[in-house]
Amino acid sequence: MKSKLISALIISIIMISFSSCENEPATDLTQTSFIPVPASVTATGSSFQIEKSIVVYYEEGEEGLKQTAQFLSEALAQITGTAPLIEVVQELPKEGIYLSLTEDEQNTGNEGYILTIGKELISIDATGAAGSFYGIQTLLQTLPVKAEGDQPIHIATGTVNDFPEYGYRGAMLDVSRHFFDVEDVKRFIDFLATYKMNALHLHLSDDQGWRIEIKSWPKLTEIGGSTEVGGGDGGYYTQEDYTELVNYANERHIIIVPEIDMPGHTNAALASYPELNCDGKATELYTGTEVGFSTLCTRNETTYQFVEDVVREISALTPGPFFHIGGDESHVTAHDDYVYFINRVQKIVDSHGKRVMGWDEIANASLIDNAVVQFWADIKNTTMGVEQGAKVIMSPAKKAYLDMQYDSTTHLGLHWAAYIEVDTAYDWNPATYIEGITKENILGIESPLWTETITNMDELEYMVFPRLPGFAEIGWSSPDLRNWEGYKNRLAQHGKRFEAMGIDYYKSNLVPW
Ligand code: NGO
Repeated sequence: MKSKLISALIISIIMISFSSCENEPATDLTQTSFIPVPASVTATGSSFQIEKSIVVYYEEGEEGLKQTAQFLSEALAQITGTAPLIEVVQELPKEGIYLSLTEDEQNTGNEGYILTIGKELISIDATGAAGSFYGIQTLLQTLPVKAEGDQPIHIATGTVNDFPEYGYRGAMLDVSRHFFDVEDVKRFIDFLATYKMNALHLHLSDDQGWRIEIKSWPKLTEIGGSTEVGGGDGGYYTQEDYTELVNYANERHIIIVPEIDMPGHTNAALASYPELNCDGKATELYTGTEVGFSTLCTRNETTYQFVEDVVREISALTPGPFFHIGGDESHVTAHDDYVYFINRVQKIVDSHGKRVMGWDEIANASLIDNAVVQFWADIKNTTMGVEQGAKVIMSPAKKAYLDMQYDSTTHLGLHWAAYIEVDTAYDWNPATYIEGITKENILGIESPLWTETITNMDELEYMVFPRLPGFAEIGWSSPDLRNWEGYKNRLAQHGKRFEAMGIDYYKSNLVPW
């Protein structure tokens, strides 16, 4: 008798939990696993049902929101199978999804937004089109990745009031050591967009490959683009390809930061044009992975004509404010020559209307106003930069390098800086990482993916996921709201999102997937 009772009890518990999974609409918005964690989330205890007939409205006169509305409609179509209609309205509609712009009353910059989910109406009120786009990313995280048949989709009601901690939230892709084509880079851009990142730094040249067409120096790609690490075919972006990437990124509120690494890391250019070498002889193409052996001839005027042409052509194609000049590991450039070179090249960048950015070594030069130093290894250099008034992008190799192995058993990646498990990657604060360098000095964070060992998208995804969402959260969310224990549970919920995106990710056993 007793055992019958117990089994009846067990069966009813199982039935209750089944029914609550399948039919009970979600009502507590604070339970959603948002990444990055928003500034504030409040729940109002009911739910919104997404109908196939739902309409996306945007405020009349705010044409910048049209693209955002289209993006949302396409994203919803992926989930429900039906693309919502898009309509312009003068007044707040009674139901559906409504995108509008508002004054920046809370002083949160043009990336802030308020997402309000009511029982009939979802509204995203943002301080700029970028904020509206981020509101949409948040909304999408309240939805399943795919509707289950005809099951209605319910979203818990409430409000998300959100804005970023840092204005620069980037990732870098090294397309020089191994080339990644336009479609690959677009997919990488999609990853950034999903997590509210706004800068893609493309490492476009190095010893092993020159990857962007320069019309006035065509051999750079003809010769310098013809191979890669390991001796494969390499490749390069035509100027049209590059523009396609710029536009694709721009539609997702992401800027491209182009990098031409100099005066070191230049073998591909030195192999293409003999006149860039001090001895007037072209070098051999290089397909190994050593660093620090090449240099432009810094006391030769041809070099500055070359830099001028390259910076001019790329700047003209780049709407974003930055131009990255590399400057790292110029081990065979004499110190004085290095300083002389960086001093001149900064001015060339400035004359083309771009803000100069470089790896932390550039702080050895006399930095011009507005220069940005990207910290990767040397605290002394970075501090010198800050003392000269430069702003900092934080990319500590020990924390933020996406090419570092997760642990000693990971088959891809390097470990010269560290093994970086998912918790190590997440658990640090840019504003306290270097003594004396605080939030006011920092524009934001960037996680670089160097590709000496990364040859294709599967390998790329394995290194990038699941660390990238953590870097995105460091850039977006206040340190007061971040902690590993909470984060790892939210991250676990994103596993099925990665799977739905076809992402081949590293299933760290630190995360309860
Ligand atoms: C260093 C080096 C790169 C390597 C990378 C590998 C910087 C700024 N320069 O980082 O050339 O590819 O390490 O982790």
